[in-house]
Amino acid sequence: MSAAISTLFRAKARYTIATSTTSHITSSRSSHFASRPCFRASTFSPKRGPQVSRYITTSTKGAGNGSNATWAKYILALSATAGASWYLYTQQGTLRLDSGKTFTHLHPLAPDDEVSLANAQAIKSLETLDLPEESAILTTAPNVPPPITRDHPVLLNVDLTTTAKLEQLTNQYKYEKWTFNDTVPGPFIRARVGDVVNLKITNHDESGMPHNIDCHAFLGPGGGAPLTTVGQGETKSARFKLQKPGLYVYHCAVGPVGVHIGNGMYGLMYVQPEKELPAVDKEYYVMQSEFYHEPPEKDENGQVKDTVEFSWSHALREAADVVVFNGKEGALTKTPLKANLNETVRIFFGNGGPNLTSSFHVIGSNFDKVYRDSDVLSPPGQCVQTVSVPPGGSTIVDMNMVIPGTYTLVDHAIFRLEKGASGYLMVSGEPTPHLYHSNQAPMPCEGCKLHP
Ligand SMILES: [Cu+2]
Repeated sequence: MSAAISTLFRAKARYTIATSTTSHITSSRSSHFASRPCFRASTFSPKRGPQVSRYITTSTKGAGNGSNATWAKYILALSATAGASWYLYTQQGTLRLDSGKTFTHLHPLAPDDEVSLANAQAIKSLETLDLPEESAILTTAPNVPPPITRDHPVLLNVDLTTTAKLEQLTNQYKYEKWTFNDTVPGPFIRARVGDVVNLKITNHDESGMPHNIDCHAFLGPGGGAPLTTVGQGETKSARFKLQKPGLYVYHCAVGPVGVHIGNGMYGLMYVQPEKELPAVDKEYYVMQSEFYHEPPEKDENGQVKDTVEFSWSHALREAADVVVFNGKEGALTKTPLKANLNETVRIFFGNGGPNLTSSFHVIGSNFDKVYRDSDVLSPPGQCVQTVSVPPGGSTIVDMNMVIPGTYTLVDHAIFRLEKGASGYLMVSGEPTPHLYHSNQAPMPCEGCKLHP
């Protein structure tokens, strides 16, 4: 058989040489091209400029010269190869293991029912999967559930309830927010890769508006939205296997989706990798988002109302009226994040949007580690000053706090500071004059929102 294959290759080689392609390219562009053997000058057209033409001829001279003998070798070689293939094909299927047992692969031409039976045995529905069961610890921003220390997957029960709730949005105005579990952002959900989330969603929004969950950690159509849409008073459950680690945004995806997100329906789910990130001293949950509202109306007495309503036109123009961390102006300035000197602080930062990309920055610090876009499988970036976080995206940043004082969280698209986007991280500890010193007292500028 090897002689036959050798004959085949030699015949093939001759055929390739005999049919080798020759290109003739003409050009008047430059003497550089013209000097090359395969280029020759062509005419210059005043309308079209220099004309380049390319001729490709395929010469098959000599291919038929030998003809009958070559074709006979071809046929002989093909017959030999086919015979060898058939022999190998008839021998496949059974594998003898060292243990003496045999293992039989499914025959490639096995009847459909045999293949279906094998698949049914291999793939178990998430409904019947036998896993230990846990209820997820859900926390309200800026709090984060403790790290998961188990090393095996569980069926993780996550219960979410949708509501509508009038509450303070800015120092001046109230706004009816649409929520998961009564908070904006929704609760922080911590899971581990390999877990199966058993999501139960109940709709307590009395307006009759349906809601659902599109979670970026759930792979499959709509991120789970089609399976979780609930009308008023309804409850639905669905299960999703967490296949990839990272920090994922979840949000309501009922149309018009921008309205549901714009009214506050988003949160974060952290899917820990098998090997969790290095431990830190403090972990916080911060989520940026923006709101679009009409000017306040007047009541029957001519008084300006203290409540504002969603503005479709502002949202379409992406002209945000309010940009905030954790759902309202002052959420992180009236109740700052806290740490002690020389502690490492981790912020799980998400952007609900619905429209604006955040340039997340902490004034006075920089990020010692950044798991960019919440990629927790790659090495982190180091010493990064500002991180870009798109709507529906997130990042994880670590900061070593080596100087005491107050640090300000901002979106460095800095006019958003005037729309509410600021928060504080207060670091307690003894002064560190070897790192930060002046003989004069600090003097913040009047009305300063950055340096309290
Ligand atoms: Cu919704």
